[in-house]
Amino acid sequence: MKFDVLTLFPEMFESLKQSIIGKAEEKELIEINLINIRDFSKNKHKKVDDTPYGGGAGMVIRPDVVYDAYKSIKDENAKVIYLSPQGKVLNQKKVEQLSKEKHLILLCGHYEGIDQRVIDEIVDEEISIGDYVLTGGEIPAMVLIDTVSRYVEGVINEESVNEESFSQGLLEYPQYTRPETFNNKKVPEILLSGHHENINKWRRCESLKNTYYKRPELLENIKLSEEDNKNLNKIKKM
Ligand code: 4G4
Repeated sequence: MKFDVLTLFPEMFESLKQSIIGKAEEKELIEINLINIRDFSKNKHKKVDDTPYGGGAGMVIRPDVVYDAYKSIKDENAKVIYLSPQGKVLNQKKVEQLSKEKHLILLCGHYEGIDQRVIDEIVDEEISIGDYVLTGGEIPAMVLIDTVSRYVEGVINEESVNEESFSQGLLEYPQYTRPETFNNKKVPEILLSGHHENINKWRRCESLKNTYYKRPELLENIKLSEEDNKNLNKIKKM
C-alpha cells in the first residue's frame, strides 16, 4: 500500500516513524510519501494561500498550487481523499474498503480550507474522522494511514484483526495479565481454568455486555446468533 500525502506540514508525520507503522514502512509493507504543497508555489515568498473571494475571515489555499502538487504524483489509478469536517465519517467498514486500494493520495487542508475548484477537479472521496474541527487535515490523514495499514498483510498479527473490536460489530472483552491479584482484585477465575471453550463463551458474553452498556446503538446494526440473543436478554435483565 502506497500513501502520498499532500500537506503544508510534512514534519507533522514524523510520529509515523514510531512503533508498528514505522516497522511496516521499514519492511516496505507500506510506503508513505510526503509532498510539501509549498514546493509548488510559484510565488517568490512561497505563498500558497490568499484571502477568500466574497470576504470573510482567514485564508484559503490556492487551487493552482494544490493542482501542481497533485500532478507531480502521476497515477490515474490512485484514489484521492480529502480529509475534511464535511466528509463522511470514517468507520471500520470504510477502513477495510480503503485497505483494498493500492495507492491512496491524502489531501490535507489548512486555514479555512482549499479552493473548491481543485477539490471538485481531483478529489474522489471526502472523509472526516469525526464531528469536530481541527486546525488541519494532517492528524486525520495520520489516523487514516494508521488504521488502513493495520489491514495490510504482515503489518499486525492476523488474528488480532479478526478478533478485535468492531470487526465483528461488537466491543472487545476485557483483558487481564499478571499479577493474579492486583489491589485485592483477582483475575476472573474462568481465565485460569484452561478450559478454552468456556473461556471463549465467557469472552463473547463480556463483549455483548460491554456493547450493551457502553455503545448500545452498535447492537442495532448487527445480526446476532440465537445464543448471543439468549445471553443478551439475560444481560438486559441484570
Ligand atoms: C478542510 C476544510 C478534518 C480541512 C476545512 C480536517 C477536522 C477534520 C480543514 C478545514 C479539519 C475531521 C480548517 C476546518 C482542516 N478538521 N473531522 N481541519 N478546517 O476529519
